[in-house]
Amino acid sequence: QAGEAVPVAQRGSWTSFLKSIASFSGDLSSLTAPPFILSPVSLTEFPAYWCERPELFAAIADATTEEARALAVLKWFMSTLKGQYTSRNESMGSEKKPLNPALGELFYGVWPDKNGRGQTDLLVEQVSHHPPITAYVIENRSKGLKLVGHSAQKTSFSGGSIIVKQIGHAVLTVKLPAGGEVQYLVTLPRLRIDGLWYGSPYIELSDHSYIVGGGYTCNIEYKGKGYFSGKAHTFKATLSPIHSSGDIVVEGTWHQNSKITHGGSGSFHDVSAPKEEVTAVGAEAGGEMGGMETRKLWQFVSKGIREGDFDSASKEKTRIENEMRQRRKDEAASGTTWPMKHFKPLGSDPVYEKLAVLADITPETEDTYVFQDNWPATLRS
Ligand code: HCR
Repeated sequence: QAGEAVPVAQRGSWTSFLKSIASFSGDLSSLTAPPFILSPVSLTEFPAYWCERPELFAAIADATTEEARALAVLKWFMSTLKGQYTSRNESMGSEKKPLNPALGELFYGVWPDKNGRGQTDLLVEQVSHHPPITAYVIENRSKGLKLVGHSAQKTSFSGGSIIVKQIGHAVLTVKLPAGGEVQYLVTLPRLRIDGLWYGSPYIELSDHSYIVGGGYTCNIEYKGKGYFSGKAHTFKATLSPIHSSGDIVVEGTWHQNSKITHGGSGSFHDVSAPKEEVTAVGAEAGGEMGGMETRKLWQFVSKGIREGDFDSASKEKTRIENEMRQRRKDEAASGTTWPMKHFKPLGSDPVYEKLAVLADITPETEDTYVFQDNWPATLRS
């Protein structure tokens, strides 16, 4: 039955929301949705999903051969997908609509050192509001690992589902113990948001994503129910050496586990153990959060949503949005633009161009946001 999970009083507005997305293509984040589907978390917190198993990220640095390193990168990547795409269903009952970040919104966090894995730092900046683009860096300095990326989405509606094409990519740089470094290009899968009619959206991944670099290409194919295994959240990753033969194939479900089915044997990834959430860190003196830091900026909106006080959440959200609108008007009047704090935009990415060609990835180039290496002192003391 339509709207089963939708509170009775919100069924009308849910139907209108679905109608508006059915005839809409572009920036979904700007559409007003009914309260039951609102998440109290801003999209600037999402890059933390890349490192909620910090020991797997750190383990990339311990690999001593190209093959072992490519497998470690794949294992870390596969282990992030459960958090990236199913964690809201677990914590909030369904996929929800995240808070649409303000231009210049910031999020800083840390996973502390444990068992010699080293400290991992996270820095996120909203580098565009229309369209929303989030840039991020995750670095484990002691292990010589750095992931820099940006994320944007293009949405459309098809067959009752929202289709999300992810725009953007990440580059992982690994410092080698013998000197020098190796880089991996990480591209992102396509999303289908199903279950809308029932008011309980969930994500399925489709198409392909790639990891390319360090002498290997890896083509990861995603399927849902009714494809090669008939199971939800299925994937098949084919890891191929660039200069020789001998593929390694890994198959399984990205939200559970997988095994090596060709070119080796044994279990590969397993995400049944609990993940480790990032600790948010304020960038101001004494670890305080500044006004543009996510959890401070949205604190009363988030509180309202969490406590079911949607009136105050909506008033506070309108106040923030009006303040941002005024800021943009003032900038236009004075001929200035909001300066990025941590990144510099670049219209093409030479690392992407060099690596994408090895796996025939299109487009041939993408924008990038170059990190200015200016970590706040609170993360670097
Ligand atoms: C599509 C989405 C915003 C973008 C979110 C992204 C793609 C962001 C980058 C992360 O690495 C992974 C990620 C996971 C989220 O699942 C995805 C969001 C799901 C819904 C949201 C839409 C803008 C809101 C749609 C509204 C629905 C739920 C009614």
